[in-house]
Amino acid sequence: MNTPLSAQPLTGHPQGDLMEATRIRAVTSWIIEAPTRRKHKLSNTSISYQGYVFVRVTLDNGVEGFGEASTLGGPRWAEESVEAIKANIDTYLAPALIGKPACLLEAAAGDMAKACKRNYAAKSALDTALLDATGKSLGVPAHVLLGGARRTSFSAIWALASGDAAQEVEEAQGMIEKGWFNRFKIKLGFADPQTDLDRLAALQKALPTGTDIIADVNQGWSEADFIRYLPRLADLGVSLVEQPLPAGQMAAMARISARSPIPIMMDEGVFTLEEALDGCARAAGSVLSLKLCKHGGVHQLKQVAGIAQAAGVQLYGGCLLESSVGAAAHLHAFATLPALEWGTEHFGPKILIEDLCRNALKYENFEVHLPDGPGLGVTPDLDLIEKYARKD
Ligand code: MUC
Ligand code: MG
Repeated sequence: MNTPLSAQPLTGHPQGDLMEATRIRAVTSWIIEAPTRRKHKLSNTSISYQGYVFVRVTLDNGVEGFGEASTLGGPRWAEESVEAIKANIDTYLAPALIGKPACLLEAAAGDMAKACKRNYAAKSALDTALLDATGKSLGVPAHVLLGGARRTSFSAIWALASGDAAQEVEEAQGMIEKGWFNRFKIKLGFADPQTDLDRLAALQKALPTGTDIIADVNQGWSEADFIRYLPRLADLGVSLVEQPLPAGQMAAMARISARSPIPIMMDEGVFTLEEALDGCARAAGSVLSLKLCKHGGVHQLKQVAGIAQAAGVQLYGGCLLESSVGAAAHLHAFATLPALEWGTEHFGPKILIEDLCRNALKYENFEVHLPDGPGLGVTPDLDLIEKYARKD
């Protein structure tokens, strides 16, 4: 029988020293409430601050690694709230990792899976912190531990979600002027479809011809709504429609995908590998949005990407408004994929009034850039973490 590596230090083997050096000594977690520049509205929630759980792992060699679990408006976008994430990290996940080598990322993922069902955002925060700490211990960027980057910058998408058409037009124009974003995702599903589509029409009219506009309905429509409003979405030149139907309605998603001239993207419907296989096999969409908070860690994200690629489903770099810490973790994983056809929407650092890192991600020429340096390549600002940490 195979012996699990985490149970057996390789004394005398070069990896043995790394395993000793990277033993996890402590895990610290904070609930962060970071204000956003404006209200961000979705079909099922509206936020004016972003809720994260930040984690820091401290290794025996003194290295610290950081990770972040992102939520959206409490347990509304997904089932995890910041309170639940922190409780499950402190009570179940951290104890399953303490004393084990951080460098054994796959073994750590296995230990977390045994300690706790689902809770993917919580697991991804710790997974990212271990990746950061291991990269820093070895002096290599995180992407090297995932197979190495195949790209170092990504076409970037900004989300418009105030619900106020004039404000959204002005915001989009400002992003183009700054050279940060020239592709946009508009949130639908919180007003009636007709009102939503009027907002979309105002945007389409005001932006340069050919501007890429994606519509995210966040599960807000029924199949009948979609059939009814599809011709208008097509007339408005929308390039992609994201999760129009409730997450569990795979069969209905497959039916609308088959009739839609606009590609459909699976988001909230695909968290696990099994859901990825089901959604891709049933053609519930022709594009899939990848997010650490859904898949539970960088390796699982890459496995979901593999399932999609095998099915001919294109990939989109999703986000949940992460700060530069969570966004950097995604970029390291995205950088290693054979293809990321739709680029990424990691705009979180720019929607926060204060990003939580000293060396925030760089946005230039409508691209977001993979950070350089050991680990995630970003340095959380502990003063800002203290400033925005919830005080109980
Ligand atoms: C989602 O459903 O995609 C990501 C960007 C945004 O505006 O909302 C999130 C969640
Ligand atoms: Mg979405």
